[in-house]
Amino acid sequence: MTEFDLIIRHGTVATASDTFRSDVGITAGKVVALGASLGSAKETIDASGKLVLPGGIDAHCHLDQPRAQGLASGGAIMADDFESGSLSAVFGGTTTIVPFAVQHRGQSLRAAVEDYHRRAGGKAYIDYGFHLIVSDPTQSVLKDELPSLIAEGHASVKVYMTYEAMKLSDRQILDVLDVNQRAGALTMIHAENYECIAWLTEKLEAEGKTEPRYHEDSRPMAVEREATHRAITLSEVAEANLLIVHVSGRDAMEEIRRARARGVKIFAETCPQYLFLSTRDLALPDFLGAKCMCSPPPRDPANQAHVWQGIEDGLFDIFSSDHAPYRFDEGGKLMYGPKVSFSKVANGIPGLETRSALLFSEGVMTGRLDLNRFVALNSTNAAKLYGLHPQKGTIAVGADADIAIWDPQRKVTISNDMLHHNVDYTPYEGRTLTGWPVTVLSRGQVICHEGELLGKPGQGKFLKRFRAKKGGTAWT
Ligand code: DUC
Ligand code: ZN
Ligand code: ZN
Repeated sequence: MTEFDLIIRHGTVATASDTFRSDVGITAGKVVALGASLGSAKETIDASGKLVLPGGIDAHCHLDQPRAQGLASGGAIMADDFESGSLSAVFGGTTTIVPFAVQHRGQSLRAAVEDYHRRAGGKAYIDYGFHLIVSDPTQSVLKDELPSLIAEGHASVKVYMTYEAMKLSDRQILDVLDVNQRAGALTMIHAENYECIAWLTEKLEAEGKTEPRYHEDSRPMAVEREATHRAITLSEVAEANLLIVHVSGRDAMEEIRRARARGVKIFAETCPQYLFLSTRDLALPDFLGAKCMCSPPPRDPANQAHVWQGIEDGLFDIFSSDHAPYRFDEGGKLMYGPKVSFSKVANGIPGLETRSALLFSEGVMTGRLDLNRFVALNSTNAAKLYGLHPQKGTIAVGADADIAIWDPQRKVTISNDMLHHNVDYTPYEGRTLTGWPVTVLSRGQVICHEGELLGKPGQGKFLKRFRAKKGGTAWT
């Protein structure tokens, strides 16, 4: 009888479609057998009473992006690189990350990707890919660099409708959508109306309304609704698939529902901050609201309830952290001092390590979500959308053995001390969750177990990603 490298025994396995009692046999980093009483192995993990789930895929996180003005960061330093970011991810049950290789204006896209490989190389504990960000779609980017980089395994490209140094015009977005669609990449879009934000910011500042809570007033739901509608329209005109990232509330969700009702295949992402944070957090005294500033901003409790509804009813395809690691110090959020206008504070909050457990505790353990929908949101759908499935995102024979073993009853009170990122706070401090990943494997290697680190930086490999050409979409 075959001897496996490792067998995970007696656990309950869940994928995006099924839940079943099974051992998992692993050899050479792959799942090679599923079944009862699999035989012998060099090593065994007893998963009695535990859930054996595909490792999480965090397909929206920012790590070690170069500093620049006119971006979400406002020039602040990112506290996490590929080492600390991937370490934090893995302790939260995530086994694949997809951060962003950002093209700055005037820079070649290929040079940005090469620089990002240098930043990532030899550091990650888990596998990673790169989304591309196009901020300067010159003829050489559109005709040469973008198609060739997509062909080399970068199956997704983000564009922005806001931020001075990132925003593209509608015409430029059409160009990028068109190239992406033809070359086989999914376009992701940050949908907020730049001119409205700039106008509102100026007005609020002139009125002396500069505290962090005015961040939400400067980019209200209408600003996101308009941009979401326009982004969808552009995707229809270009006949190209589109994913709206970090959807924060009802109005943008309604645009997505309306588009889908007329047959447009729009994909949608939301993030923990739109379920767990609100305008109340932005209004915390003593500038503490800045810790919860991200864009789009957390909305009011009524919008939070709508986002939960979209998590439950299938509006959202993926659930990502949008981890943007700025410390609450002079290198990060307080770069321009503790009393400056909201418009000078870096946008972004940490969340790589807490993403999955927040959704598990408040989604699965409260009965809002079944386990299979959790797996889909946490892992499988991202793998499918971004060209990683079935290597990643499921537990099946032939898949990489990227597995998170969860104790569904474990009570964990989040404190920043227990997290592994380099950020000096978490917006979820003091929140008690039920359910936590206790053992995490990447390609069959145990990277962490019961809080102990067993992996090494540099074990993670770069993933070339290619999207399947078919999939029942309106345009493919
Ligand atoms: N908003 C962004 O646009 N990017 C990073 C984080 C954030 O809050
Ligand atoms: Zn964004
Ligand atoms: Zn982001």
